[in-house]
Amino acid sequence: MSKNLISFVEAAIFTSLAMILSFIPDFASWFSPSFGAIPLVVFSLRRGTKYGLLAGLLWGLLHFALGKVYYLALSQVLIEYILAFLSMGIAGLLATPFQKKLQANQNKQAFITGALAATLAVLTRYFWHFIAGVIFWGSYAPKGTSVYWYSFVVNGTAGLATLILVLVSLALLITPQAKSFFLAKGR
Ligand code: 218
Repeated sequence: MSKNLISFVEAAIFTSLAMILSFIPDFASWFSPSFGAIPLVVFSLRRGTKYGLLAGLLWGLLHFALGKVYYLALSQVLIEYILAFLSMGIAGLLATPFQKKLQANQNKQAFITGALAATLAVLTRYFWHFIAGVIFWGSYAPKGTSVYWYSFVVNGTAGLATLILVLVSLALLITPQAKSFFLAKGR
C-alpha cells in the first residue's frame, strides 16, 4: 500500500475512535472534557499537520452524520464543528521533532514536544468555543455574569480538563511498551 493510502486509512480509524469517544456522556454539561481529543492528537503526532487537519475536519463532520450537533446558528455551527475540530490537527505541526525524539529513545523530550503540540491544539480549539460562547451562548449565563467571564469559565474548564486528559494519555503511551502507537512508517 502506498504511504498516502495508509495515512488515509489511519485517518479513518483514528477519527472513528475520536467520534466513539465523543459519545461518552457530558457528565458535567459544557464543562466536560472531550475524550476524542486523545486519538486525534495521537494521530496528528503520527502523521503531521496535513493529515491531522483532515482528521479534525472528519471528526467535526461526523457530528453532523451522527446527529451530535448543537445548533444555534449556521455561523455558530461552522465555528464550533468545522473550525474548532479542524484546529485539533495543528498538533501535527510538531510531528517531525516528536518522531525524531521518539526514534532516538529520548522519551522525556518526546513527551515535552507532544505536550506542547497538544497544548497548542487544545488551546486553539477551545479559543473557538470561547468565541462562539461569547457570541451565541450568552443567554445561558447566570444573571449578573458577563458573557465573557461565563464563556471563559465554561470553555476554560472544559479545555483544561481536555488538555489534562490528553497529557496523561501521552505520558501513558510514550513508554517502551506502547510507543509503537506513535511510530509511523515512512516518516
Ligand atoms: C458557554 C458555552 N456553552 C456551550 C458552548 C458549546 N460548545 C462548547 C464546547 C464544545 C462544543 C462542541 C461539541 O462538543 C460546543 C458546541 C460554547 N461554545 N460556549
